[in-house]
Amino acid sequence: MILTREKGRAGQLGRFWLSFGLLAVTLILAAPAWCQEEKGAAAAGAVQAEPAVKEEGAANPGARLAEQIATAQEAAAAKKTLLWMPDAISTYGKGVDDLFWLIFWITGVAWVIVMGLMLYFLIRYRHREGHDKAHYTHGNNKLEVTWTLVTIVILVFIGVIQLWGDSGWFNIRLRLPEMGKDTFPVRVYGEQFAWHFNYPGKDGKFGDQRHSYIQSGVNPVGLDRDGPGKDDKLLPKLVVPEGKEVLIQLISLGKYNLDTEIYTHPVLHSFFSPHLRLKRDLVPYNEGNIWFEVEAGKGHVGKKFEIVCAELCGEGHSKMRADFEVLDEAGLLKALGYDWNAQPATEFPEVVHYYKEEKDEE
Ligand SMILES: [Cu+2]
Repeated sequence: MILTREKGRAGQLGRFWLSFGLLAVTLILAAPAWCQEEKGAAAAGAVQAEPAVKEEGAANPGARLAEQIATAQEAAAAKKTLLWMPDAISTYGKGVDDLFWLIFWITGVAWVIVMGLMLYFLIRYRHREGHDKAHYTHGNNKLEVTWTLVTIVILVFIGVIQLWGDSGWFNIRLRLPEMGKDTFPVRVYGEQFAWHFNYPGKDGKFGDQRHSYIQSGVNPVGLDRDGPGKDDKLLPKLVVPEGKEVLIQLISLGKYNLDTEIYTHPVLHSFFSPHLRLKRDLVPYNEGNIWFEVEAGKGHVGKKFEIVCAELCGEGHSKMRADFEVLDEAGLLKALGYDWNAQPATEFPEVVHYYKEEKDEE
């Protein structure tokens, strides 16, 4: 008896330390995410500080560094962070955050009630000499039906309220902007492990893409440079205007080795921009469209954000990121080398999958 009790205690103690250890590990792993925003703001501050410092500080690198650090600290302090989430910059971002907080508070209140009751029962009905032994009970049907119904009502309510409105599912997922004037179209190719951003060029026409044209370093996505693709701009970063609807075609790109003529299938990636509150998978052989608009007049112009891959796609997955910049018209003209509004693109070309490509050539 005594032996069993001692063993039981040792087991309890073991479980306590195991839980404690797991909690500690979780907190350590989560720490970088909490600090991320400050780091981002600091980096932005440093980037902004650079031009001014460059002229005077070149002779004195120490002073330059001190000034950069001071500016970065100011930027971090000036920017109030909302827990682990960066500020939303898209027109529907605020609504997505509202939904997040609604779910957070509903589940938070439920968590506090459940944990509170559990703690109360643990203490109230703890083992004490001379008290009755605990006995098992089947439960209470009325209670179970009630809390199941309450949960269903809450879930349906959350589901229904997020369908309509500017930040609703229909608007974000199903309403795509029409191409033409005032819509900024980009074809986005994701491959293991890089992003390529294809802009139509001054003729307003996207070039065709063929895997058999892929030449690493020279023609990374395989654009047909003899057709309308001759003036296409291909950048490793996403540049967009503010206050305009940006329409993106997402394509998962396979690999083609020109020397061995070996084709490798595309894999699953996910286009994720935390600042836009936008995430969408790139499904091989199944291209999809997404859209967003960066809020105008909110000081986003000139800032650098980030696009990351949010789907484990291989060993280089963690390096699969790209810069994302919001630019004014002059900045876009400089980055693209043409005026995107002069001849707006009116359509995306048909996406030709590799096996169809082979058939066409035969
Ligand atoms: Cu990926």
